[in-house]
Amino acid sequence: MTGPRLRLGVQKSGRLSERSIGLLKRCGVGFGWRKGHLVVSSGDFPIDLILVRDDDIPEYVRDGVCHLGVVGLNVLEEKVYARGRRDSVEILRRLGFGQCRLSLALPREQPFENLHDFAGRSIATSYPNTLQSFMAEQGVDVEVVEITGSVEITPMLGVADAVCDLVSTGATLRTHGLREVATVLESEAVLIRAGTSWDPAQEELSRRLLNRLDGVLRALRAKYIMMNAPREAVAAIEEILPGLETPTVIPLGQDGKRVAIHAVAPEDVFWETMGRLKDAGASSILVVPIEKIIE
Ligand code: PRT
Ligand code: ZN
Repeated sequence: MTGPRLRLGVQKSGRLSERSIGLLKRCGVGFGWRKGHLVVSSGDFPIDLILVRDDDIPEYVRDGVCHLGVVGLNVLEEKVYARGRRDSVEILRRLGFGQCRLSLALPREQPFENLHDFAGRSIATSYPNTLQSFMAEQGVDVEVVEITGSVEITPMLGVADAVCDLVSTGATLRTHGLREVATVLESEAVLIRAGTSWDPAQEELSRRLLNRLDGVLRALRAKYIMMNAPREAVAAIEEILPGLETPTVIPLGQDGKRVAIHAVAPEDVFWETMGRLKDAGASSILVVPIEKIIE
């Protein structure tokens, strides 16, 4: 394909790679075989993927090497924002995967009351800028020990008193005798772009991609819900369903005493809501995923 193209930085191989490429695929942007390649082009949409380490993505986007990037908010914070360059990279969308948190943890047996307990202590982390600026905001003076990997073993080795590391289930911390005591940052994968503008053709491509992405993200959050109920229960059911547009009500059988109710729920439908629907008279409740929503 000739004409303008967008360069999108994505993690080459790691926790965000598959989900990033999967999300693009849902947007109708597919990529062929890519093993070992650092640049791959889509035949569906004028986009080239630049496959790199996640740590390089924020700076590539900031410097215009890539137009867009998918990266953990934790990495963006560390590489750009905590260095005081908040204007240089803009977050376009939160992508709803790669959720984790950057947390402070102490050896299990140590008491903890508040962040001032860390005063004068050493904390090992791969996120020195983020930790430093967080602690400065809290008015707590700490010694930051920068470690590139296996941060969780540092208290055991006597390298540091505490750690500041990424956590998802908490199993890694527990295995190493550590207790999570405070959250520094809640993170998930985000789509980013540089704070500067591009040429109009590239802006237009980006706008088209974001339109598709919004449809996909909305669909991923939403559910299609179907149920049967007595006609007189419809009003109560409408009350229970979360943030709903008017549902479709279809009479069942000849007398119309029972109806089928179909609706799009903008957020996931939880077990508790299902229970309340049942109590209101609904039966045969089906909740199904939605592929795309275009408004
Ligand atoms: O090679 P490259 O530099 O690209 O990859 P990487 O090794 O730096 O990153 P990778 O692939 O491990 O993670 C990429 C991104 O995934 C991170 O920047 C986060 O945004 C996100 N993410 C989500 C996580 C986790 N969950 C996670 N649990 N990144 C790392 N972890 C690690 C954490 O460091 C700790 O060692 O998992 C362990 C904790 O997990 P639990 O479940 O035991 O708490
Ligand atoms: Zn990395």
